[in-house]
Amino acid sequence: MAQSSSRASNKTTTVHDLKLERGQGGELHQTAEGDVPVMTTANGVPVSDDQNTLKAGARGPALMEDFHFREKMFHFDHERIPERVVHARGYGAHGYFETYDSLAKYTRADLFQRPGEKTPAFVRFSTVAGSKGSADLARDVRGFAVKIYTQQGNWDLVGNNIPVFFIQDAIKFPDLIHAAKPEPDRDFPQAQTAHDNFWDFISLTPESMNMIMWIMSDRTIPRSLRFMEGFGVHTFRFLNDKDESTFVKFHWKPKLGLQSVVWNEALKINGADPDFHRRDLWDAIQSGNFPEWELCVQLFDQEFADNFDFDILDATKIIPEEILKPIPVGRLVLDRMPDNFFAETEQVAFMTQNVPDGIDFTNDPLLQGRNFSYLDTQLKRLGSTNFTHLPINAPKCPFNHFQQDGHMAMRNPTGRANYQPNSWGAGPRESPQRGFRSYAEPMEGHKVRLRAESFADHYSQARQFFNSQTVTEQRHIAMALTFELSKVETPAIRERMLSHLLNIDEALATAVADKLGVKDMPKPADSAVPVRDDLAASPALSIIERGPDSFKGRKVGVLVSNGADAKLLKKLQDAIEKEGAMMEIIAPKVSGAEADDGTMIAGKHMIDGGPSVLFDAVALVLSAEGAELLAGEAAARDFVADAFAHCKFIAFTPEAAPLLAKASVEMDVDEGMISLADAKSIDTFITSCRKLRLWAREKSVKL
Ligand code: HDE
Repeated sequence: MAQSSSRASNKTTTVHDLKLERGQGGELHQTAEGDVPVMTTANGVPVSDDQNTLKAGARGPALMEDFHFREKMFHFDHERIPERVVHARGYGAHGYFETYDSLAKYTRADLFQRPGEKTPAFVRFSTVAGSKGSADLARDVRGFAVKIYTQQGNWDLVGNNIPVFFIQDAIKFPDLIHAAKPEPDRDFPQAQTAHDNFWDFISLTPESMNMIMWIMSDRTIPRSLRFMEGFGVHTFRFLNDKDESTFVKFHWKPKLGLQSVVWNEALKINGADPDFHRRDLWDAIQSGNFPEWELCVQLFDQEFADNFDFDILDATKIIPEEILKPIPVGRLVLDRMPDNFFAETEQVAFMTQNVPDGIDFTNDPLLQGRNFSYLDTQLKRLGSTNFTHLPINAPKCPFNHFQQDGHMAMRNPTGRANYQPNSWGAGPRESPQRGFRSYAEPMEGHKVRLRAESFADHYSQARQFFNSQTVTEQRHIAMALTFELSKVETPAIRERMLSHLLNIDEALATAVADKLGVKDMPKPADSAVPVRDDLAASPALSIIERGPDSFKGRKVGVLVSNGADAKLLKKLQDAIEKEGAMMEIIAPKVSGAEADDGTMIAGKHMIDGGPSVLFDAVALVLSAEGAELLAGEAAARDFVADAFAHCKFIAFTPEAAPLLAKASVEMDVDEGMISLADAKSIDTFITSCRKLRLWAREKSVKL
């Protein structure tokens, strides 16, 4: 519909290919010509003016009669739904799961029957404690929730990037989360566990100690959502056609390998780009670099369970990979971002109880509690029992039932019969042959509120985890604990934590106590059972030990100046891209810089907006004059000093010397400093980058 053509003074202007015209008050209107559809009300009535409310006279009061204004404002006022009570901040993507081989021997689950079959999937990654708008690099567990739309119903594997949990019984979950979230009287700190309430609860909950080792490790500050593992955490069951049960634990392994940042870097990333993880996933998928994970399963029988060191129903324990090898059974590829964040990522409802026939629960008391919570929470958040009608939640296989009505019912049973049995011959009917069959586990017991004695060892696996880390990673754990406990104001809580650490590793406890300035070490905490020393270290638990030895999917930040060597830059870019990595240019000016051959180098970031914490490695391609100028800029000096302190590989043209000197970085101090003086140096830089970080430098920079 044409905009008020009767307006005398209208002048049509073209801005970025939009047809715009000016209204009487100078405001811009977009016309509905060409491909632009006509705006309508929600009721379908075309709108003539979306810039001005209906008034009694140009300067008069607004009229109640303005249904377009009232509807627009009413809808806006109600745009927010409650954020998730946990995992509020998340980011999702579509993709598919591809089955490698038939798993029919173990499970009748339809998606595992046919090799090569692809099943659509949606994944939502999240942090746990922070609100929806909190920063991505909070030290926190990451949610890794996968919905696979199988032909026999949706399977939700609602996992985390850490294979154990804080508590053993779901009844403690509200307490855990209350303690972790901002303290209720002051409503801070946001998205942080570094406060009294959290450590008070933890220090009174020894079952959390294994998880504490994991969350104080670099696992909770991943470099990218693409570089982290996922775990189903609980023990589940596979059931085959003969109703035989096999226990199963699920693991997602990233094809690009594991990688984390360091804490000082995380703090700075949160300021420089609070959306760091989102942007990374968005950029990767939009540029066709689809992230991929392998689904691996640890399969075991009752005999293994009976002989294993710990109770397989206890979600605070793992089964080390060296004891039971995870077998790859398929891959998950994320290849499409949602069209709309709210419709898909926000409204997606994951539920642990969404399992297809052939996958079943065990009696893990955490899992049993989750099976109630995830249904309940959707009603609060999405506001109607009909949340399964939303396209992101609806199965992609045929579904038929007699559930009806309720708020926002978008499809209801048709015909006369909405009950069973009926004499109209109308379906649907249940199918004992094809329907979901639970494992007929024999049950017997007294009705009691008890924790099994087999759940009593809270320290042995925490010790095993710590012992399985490299020295660098152990140092990071000590520093993380020190940081967190330094924010705890109550000395008794700090000391209680030290008493637990003593049961895990004495040197760790001493290092933390020393940094905290605690002189009188408390006694070790009481342990219900002796802490074991005989659990073999599991190298699979270390991130550094299992580096990808590839720089694929990583990013190099190249700082350039006027007069930069254009040929060198091109060679560097080719080498980076050949490695499957990306290059971004940081320049002193937004427009970029003029190279030595007169061409313009387009900048992605201005130096203030592109600090080195956003990159995995950096290069300084500078002219002598450019380096002199940048040496006078604090942001440029920080760029170099931070890259060095964060143990990154730094390539530089010899002309960059003045900047390096001002940043107090010696050009030949270690093998991580790579001069781009000769032809082979680019290769050396790329090969070095495959190690991701030069951890040996850490001792000297005292991270
Ligand atoms: Fe959750 N958890 N959780 N959780 N959880 C939720 O469900 C809960 C637990 C996990 O991206 C909530 O839809 C209880 C373990 C992820 O939408 C809620 C217990 C693991 C997500 C809930 C746990 C998880 C949630 C909040 C202890 C790893 C985000 C919003 C018994 C295996 C899913 C929602 C998404 C979300 C309850 C413990 C993972 C309240 C009661 C263990 C990845 O239902």
